[in-house]
Amino acid sequence: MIAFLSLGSNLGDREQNLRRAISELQKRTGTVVSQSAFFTTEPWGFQSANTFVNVCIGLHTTLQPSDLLRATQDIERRMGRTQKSTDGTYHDRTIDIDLLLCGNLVIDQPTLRIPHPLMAERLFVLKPLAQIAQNQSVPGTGMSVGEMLSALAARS
Ligand code: PH2
Ligand code: MG
Ligand code: MG
Repeated sequence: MIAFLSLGSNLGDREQNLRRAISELQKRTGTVVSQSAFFTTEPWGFQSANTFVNVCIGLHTTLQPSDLLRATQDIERRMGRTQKSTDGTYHDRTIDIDLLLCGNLVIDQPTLRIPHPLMAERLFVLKPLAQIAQNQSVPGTGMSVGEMLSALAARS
């Protein structure tokens, strides 16, 4: 299965944090088969003086999505991520790793929703993702990543 992930950092050496997280993913979860450019982005959904760097990757993995989620959360913890947004309030972070797509799967569990429920609203996700997966369909939406980006860009 090819999974697409979004990574973001707005604390410390942001690009170094992203590179380290990508290398941990490569070691522990599969093969990184594509990577977007690094994008500098303004904080979305909360106020902070610390701008983000965001990137998306494509990952070939044989892990089940729940095991992939566990691995990403473990990498976040090891890299010093302290606060998680459980109540919809976002915090500055050294690293955030979000699962966007897992092949053509649709998953709706309390701890894991795929496709990522907010990806259609987030330019910091769709711009990098469209660089590496423009024609990838977003299951359940009838749209490709590129179409989703165009739709969001048209209303923002
Ligand atoms: N992640 C969030 C909330 N806001 N803004 C930007 N620019 N980049 C992010 O990665 C980001 C965000 C929740 O995880
Ligand atoms: Mg996130
Ligand atoms: Mg997250």
